[in-house]
Amino acid sequence: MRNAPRIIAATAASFALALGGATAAYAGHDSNPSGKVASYSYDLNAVQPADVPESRASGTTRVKALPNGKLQVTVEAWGLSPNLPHAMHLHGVPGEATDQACPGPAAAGADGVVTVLDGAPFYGGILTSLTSTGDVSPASALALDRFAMSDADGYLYYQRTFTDVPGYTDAGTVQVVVHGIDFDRNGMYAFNPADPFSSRSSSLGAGIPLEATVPVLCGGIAN
Ligand SMILES: [Ca+2]
Ligand SMILES: [Ca+2]
Ligand SMILES: [Cu+2]
Repeated sequence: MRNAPRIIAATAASFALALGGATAAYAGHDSNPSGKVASYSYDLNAVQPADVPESRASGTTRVKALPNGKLQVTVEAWGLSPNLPHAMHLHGVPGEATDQACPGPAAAGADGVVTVLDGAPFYGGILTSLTSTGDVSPASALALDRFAMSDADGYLYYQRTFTDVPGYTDAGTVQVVVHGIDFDRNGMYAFNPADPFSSRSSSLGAGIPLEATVPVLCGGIAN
């Protein structure tokens, strides 16, 4: 499995290209007339149809705008594919506040899986990569060596305070999306021709396993 992140990282640029367009920087953020800390907590809900294997996760997230202009993002999730990094992003539409939402199972379409691109009309492009270290731009969308890992029980905890959040306007217009499902439970994101789900490619590129990019959890204030 150690090889997988390297291979996938090489494709991060195309991932960002496919979903990005969210690179324009702008200074707007949640304005709170009281000057108090604005904190938003919401549930993360399973994105996939119930018959997609290993997709029954749940979670919570908190987006807290600190008085110093920093933004603290917390993600806690249960039931994820264990012992694997999970790409996570703030998704949304940069610019004017736009209510986006999370895709439901109906967004899966004929192939029975909600892919990244199936979800994009709902949650928009990537504003911020919720990496644990280093770059947080859309270019790090699939930098799996820098995302939080689930433990052996599929539990994941993530918290990071951002000094500069590209594309962020306010917590009411972003979706937190967590990616990655080990459909065949072999402990890695990889192609497995023998498995009906793990054999598939990501909607972002034929060389990327669907397992690595498929959305598993989504949540936001707008929904
Ligand atoms: Ca689909
Ligand atoms: Ca797998
Ligand atoms: Cu994402």
